[in-house]
Parts: sequence; C-alpha cells; structure tokens
Amino acid sequence: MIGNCKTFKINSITDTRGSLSFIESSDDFPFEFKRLYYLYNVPSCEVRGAHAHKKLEQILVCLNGSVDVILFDGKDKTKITLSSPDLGLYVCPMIWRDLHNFKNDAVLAVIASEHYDETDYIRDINEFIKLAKHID
Ligand code: T46
Repeated sequence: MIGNCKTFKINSITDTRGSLSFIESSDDFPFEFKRLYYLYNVPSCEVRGAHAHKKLEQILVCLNGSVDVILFDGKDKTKITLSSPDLGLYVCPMIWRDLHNFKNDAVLAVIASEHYDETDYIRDINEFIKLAKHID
C-alpha cells in the first residue's frame, strides 16, 4: 500500500433484517471525525479528486456501486477498487488521489478529520511531487 494508507474491513452485523456497518474513531483511526460528505450522480467518464491534502485524513467507503481510487505518493501508484459498503479505505495526508470509473450508481461516502479548508488542498501535481520528495 502507499504511505500509511490502508484498506480495512468495516465492522458489520448481519441478521435476518439486513446488515449494519459502523466505524468509530479508535486506535486504528486516531482522529476526530469532523465532516461527512458524499459523491453521487458522478458520470462514469468523469475523474474526481486530482489533488492531495497537506493534513487531512480521510476514510472512503463506497456505499453503492463501485469506484476505482488511484493513490500516488509522488513515486509509487496503486489502484484500489471500492465496491462494497463493508470495505473502508484510509487515506493519510500527502497522498495524491484520482477517482475514476464511478459505476452502477456509485455513492462514495467520505469521513474527514477536518472541516472543509481549501488551503489544505494541493491541486498542482508538480507542486505535490516537489513537496512529497521532502517527506521521509
Ligand atoms: C477528496 C475527494 C475524495 C465544499 O464546499 N465542502 C466540502 O466538504 C467539500 C469536500 C467540497 N466543497 C466544495 C469545493 C468545490 O467547490 O465542493 C466543490 C467540489 O469539490 P472538489 O472539486 O474538491 O471535489 P472532488 O470530488 O474532486 O474531491 C472531493 C474532496 O474535495 C477531496 O477532499 O479527497 O472528494
């Protein structure tokens, strides 16, 4: 995986009434959850993301349909397909993300560690690659 990013199985309880999944901030995700937003009605030809965050930590969960997430640390890239509401993807700071192939009425929920702040975004790939070189 790239950086400290990771996929994880979301706690889920299933009985005859269906399934319930939950995520709590914990030792595994030691950040306060300050914001929830979601992407939907995204045409499959569109790309979202195309930026990195300086400080923001996020957990992505595809609640319906599927989405491909490409993560890039300035050197290496990996692709993760999110296609189940019990699969989470934690994305640490300073990782470039591109989101492609929103399929089958994809709904992507994102839990974020901070309120929305445009100054936390790096939207220029060359600037990101330069900054990423100084990490480690
Ligand atoms: C990310 C990926 C997965 C707000 O006003 N509040 C918000 O909380 C957010 C997330 C966005 N906005 C505004 C900013 C833009 O005017 O909504 C508009 C679209 O945002 P953006 O182009 O950044 O959307 P995406 O889908 O490219 O990126 C979003 C998140 O911004 C980003 O943090 O990791 O989803």
